[in-house]
Amino acid sequence: MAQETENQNKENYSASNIQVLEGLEAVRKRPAMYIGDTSLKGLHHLVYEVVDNSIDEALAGYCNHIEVEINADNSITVQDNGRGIPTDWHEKENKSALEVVMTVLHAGGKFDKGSYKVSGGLHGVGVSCVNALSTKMITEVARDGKLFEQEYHRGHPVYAVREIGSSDRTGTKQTFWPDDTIFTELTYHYDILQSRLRELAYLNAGLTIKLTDNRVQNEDGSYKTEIFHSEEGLKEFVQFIDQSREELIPDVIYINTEKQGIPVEVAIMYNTSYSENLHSYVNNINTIEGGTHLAGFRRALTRTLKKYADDSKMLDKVKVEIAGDDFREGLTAVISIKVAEPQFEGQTKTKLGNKEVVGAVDQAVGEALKYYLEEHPKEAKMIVDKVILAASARHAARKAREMVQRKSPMGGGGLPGKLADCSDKNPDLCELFLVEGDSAGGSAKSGRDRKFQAILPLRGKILNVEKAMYHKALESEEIRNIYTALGVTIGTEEDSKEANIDKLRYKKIIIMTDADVDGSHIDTLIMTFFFRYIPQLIQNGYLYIATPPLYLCKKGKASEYCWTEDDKQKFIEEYGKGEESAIHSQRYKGLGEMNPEQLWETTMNPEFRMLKQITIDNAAEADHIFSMLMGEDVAPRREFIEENATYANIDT
Ligand code: 0RA
Repeated sequence: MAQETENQNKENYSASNIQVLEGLEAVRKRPAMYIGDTSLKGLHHLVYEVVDNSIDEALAGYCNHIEVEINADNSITVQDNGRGIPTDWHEKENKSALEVVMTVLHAGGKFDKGSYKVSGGLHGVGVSCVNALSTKMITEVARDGKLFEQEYHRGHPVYAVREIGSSDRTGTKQTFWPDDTIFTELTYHYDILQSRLRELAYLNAGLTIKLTDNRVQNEDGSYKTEIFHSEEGLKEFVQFIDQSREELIPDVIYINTEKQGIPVEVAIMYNTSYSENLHSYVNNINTIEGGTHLAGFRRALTRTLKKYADDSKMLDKVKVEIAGDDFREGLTAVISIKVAEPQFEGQTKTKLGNKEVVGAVDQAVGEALKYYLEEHPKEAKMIVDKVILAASARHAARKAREMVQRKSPMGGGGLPGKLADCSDKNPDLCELFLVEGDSAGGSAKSGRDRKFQAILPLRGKILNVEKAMYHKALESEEIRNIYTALGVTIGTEEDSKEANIDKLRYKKIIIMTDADVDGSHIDTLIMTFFFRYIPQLIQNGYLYIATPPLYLCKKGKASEYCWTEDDKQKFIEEYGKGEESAIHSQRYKGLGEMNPEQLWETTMNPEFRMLKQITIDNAAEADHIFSMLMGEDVAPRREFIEENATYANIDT
């Protein structure tokens, strides 16, 4: 009998091992399928994948503390005070449960019957993927009074789970070294992890997350560290996002409830701005494409406010029709729900499809908002007044647009006169350069490849849309030139401000400004416009910033463009040997200082140029930063610029 069991075990063992090897091989062969990509994003995704396991443990009610460390060698340690991954023998797989979790694809939550897994990175692939994509990983588990350990190389266990000591606590500690043969980037960015961990702390009230950077030492010898913790969850999150905006009413309308078995948490603030800022999450994942939870929220907001305004007769004297968008001008809200089996749809798989969610969110928000309005008549009036103002402004804007269109024989569809268009008409191949100033615009027009590169010169600083009313922004000449050149329409649908990019004429939009502080400011103004009015273009990866060189260094026959101070220093070291006299270098402060050929070869020629693609890693954080950079408060802006400045040290 004993013999038989052992044989059986042996068979099972080899069978399950083959499975494991195939699983790990699949991940290593097509890493992008599992973690999105193998550059910076994928590298950081590894951390989220590991942290998500600890968050699950927190959601199950067994963990309230998570520590993330970026180590000096760019490995990562994630530690929690949960129950610890089980280490007992897994009969079916014939190995320790810990080894199963660490080496079998999608094995993560299998033992945890009863509680459902709600968190999970966008890809939700489990910790075994991280293991497969790490040259080395070490897991330590404290449970049952003991300390266990196992080490893996590229996902393969180096030894069986072993007991290495005793412990009076419980928890899991994971350290991994991302594989340099898989990832094209290996350096962790503190601020990327910081914004996601901060977000997670707001989304999971009561949880403490500590981030430490062991690469950066303070004066007293300690390491750079930050603690994220929120007692009031979304209530504090929405205040954080709106920090730089002027509030319309000081209250946060806060809802934390459960409807039809779906936990719903919502926080709403009204500010005096004209933009709508909705941030929605499902199982801690930012659903940037929205979905059924957002539909439920909008429906409840419109219905409840409209009914309140009707009942209180505030709309009696209002002549204009009120549309859905009018209820959301100056609104900032965060919606976070938990769904057991989420269906994610859409281009980036961040649109919730579950139909049952509409009613749950609608009911939760409707009830709470109705109650708030009844209890706060003064605030309710301020909100409704703002809605009426928004409707009137929208109405005025439409009239103005109709006037313009009637005047123009082309039906308003013509291209801006300043645009130097390209000859090709295929948007996939075409590029539009938004260029600072007419003189640089002239150089760009002469230097470009006119087959696929179009130039639109912009007059210095465009309007700050963060401070402008919606229709004012769309009427500003420079901004109108941008969206008409692109072939994008904004807000022409009766009930919506959404942009339509179906007729987009260029799939690369390149902001090209001077390499100085003013140029950066213009970059920010243009990015703000895109972020607020046509975010789809950023989400689709169409928006870029050109990087003109800072210097042209010359010595004898040698000449080299330099993009950084380091490059310039290197040139000086290489060509300046043994010379006392200064070596010639020209600081390019403006694009206009380069002739067309120079501009082409350094900044516009696809073979040699370097473009920075604009992405939104974290929409709530981007919202917070844009409103801070473009808002009224000077102090936080100065602080941010001092911390992130590129040109400050060169030009002052
Ligand atoms: C499965 C079952 C149990 C805990 C965990 C997984 C668990 C996994 C991770 C990953 C990181 N931290 C974690 N903490 C716990 C529950 C086992 C039990 O009943 O004690």
